Amino acid sequence: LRTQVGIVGAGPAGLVLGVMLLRAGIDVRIVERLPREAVLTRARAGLLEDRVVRFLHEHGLAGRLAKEAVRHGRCDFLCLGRRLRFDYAERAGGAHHWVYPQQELVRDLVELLEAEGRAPYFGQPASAVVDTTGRRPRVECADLVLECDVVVGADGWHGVSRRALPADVRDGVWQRYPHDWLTVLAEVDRPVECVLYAIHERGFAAMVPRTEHLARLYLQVPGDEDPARWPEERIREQARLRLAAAGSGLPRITAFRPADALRMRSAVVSAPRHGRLFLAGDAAHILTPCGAKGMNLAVADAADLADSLVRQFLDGDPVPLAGYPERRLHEAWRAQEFSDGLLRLLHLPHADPADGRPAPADPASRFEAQLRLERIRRLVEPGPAGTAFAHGYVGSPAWLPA
Ligand code: RFL
Repeated sequence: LRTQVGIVGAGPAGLVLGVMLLRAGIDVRIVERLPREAVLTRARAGLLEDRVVRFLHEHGLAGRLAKEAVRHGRCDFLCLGRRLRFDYAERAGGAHHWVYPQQELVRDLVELLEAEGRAPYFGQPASAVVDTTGRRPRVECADLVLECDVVVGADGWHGVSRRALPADVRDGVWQRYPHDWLTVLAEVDRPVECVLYAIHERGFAAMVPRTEHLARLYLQVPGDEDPARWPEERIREQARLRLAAAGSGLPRITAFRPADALRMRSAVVSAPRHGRLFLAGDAAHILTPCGAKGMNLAVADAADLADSLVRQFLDGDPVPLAGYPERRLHEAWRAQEFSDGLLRLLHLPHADPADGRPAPADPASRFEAQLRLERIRRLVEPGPAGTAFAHGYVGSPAWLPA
């Protein structure tokens, strides 16, 4: 099949890019490894930054989102038995987060593509991206081959596109944190009023709003932990213990969906371009979920790439596309820096998730917790620390690279 832009992967990055290009009159084909239903029901992220929502609105991609997404602008920190309220939207000049599950955004975008007569080819894993430095790079799948002017790899960190980069570029720079997060969707009797972050000697915990009756729960666990070691009772007990300072603000958990362990690692490729292959979203960088940056960065990559490709194809202007790698690396590193800083604030170095035992009376550990409490106080009190954090958290224009 001959097309102008071949896209590997129907996640937020590939789909936003696909819709934007099609609307500009550029021919696009998307191949996706999974069946349609699996793509439309995969629950992952949920916090959209203000600028991403504004972008989706401006391009007519936010029809259902405008009606259903819930605005959030506050997170509370729990530390040493205290609850500190942080109204970050107020501190970031009114920029908010919007809670809208990733799978709903994906559904909206898939339906838009279907309406344009360009449904992704579902259940069609690409096995390789070849000839990326030639005139006609190709995406090879079991039942079809896309012959393209440009290929965009939007197939996540474990996809095939990154493998088409030179060896010294594709692994980029990465780090593995010493602990992981257990993540589980919890059914709740009422919505979580805001994001709750707990710093605790038994380990970090968070509760994040998703829908009226669903919340995502995160618990710090040892690195490479097997989620099977976390039956429902253990999750319930640790959540209760670590989030205790939320008091009556915590909804009652009525049921759990299956738990998963998230390997906490971050990485950025050295360059998200090789010849006529461009990478966008998780294919170019992965972040831990701390700070909720991944999906936002994926959409921002797609928006930038769409604009650059339109200028190249329609105006013959190669300059924006040439600057794509540098712009995206800058923004990816800015997000990594924020996410890493928050992660370090929220984790105590010697946290011990042992069940049943009282919290350790270790003075060094208490000292660390006391330092965190002071850092959080500095964030929530008026002043530049909290303002800078608020802009970074919500991804306001003031925080983005120039
Ligand atoms: P995706 O969404 O992973 O989509 C890639 C698509 O490519 C397909 N694919 C292939 N298709 C064809 N051929 C192949 N060989 C292929 N290999 C793979 C895959 O099936 C898939 O459909 O990448 P994209 O578009 O870059 O989007 C990135 C986001 O999905 C990701 O960054 C976020 O989900 C991260 N994340 C969060 N981000 C936020 O901004 N806010 C959050 O609150 C947030 N919470 C989260 C998260 C990620 C999580 N998990 C499970 C990793 C919470 C969790 C639990």
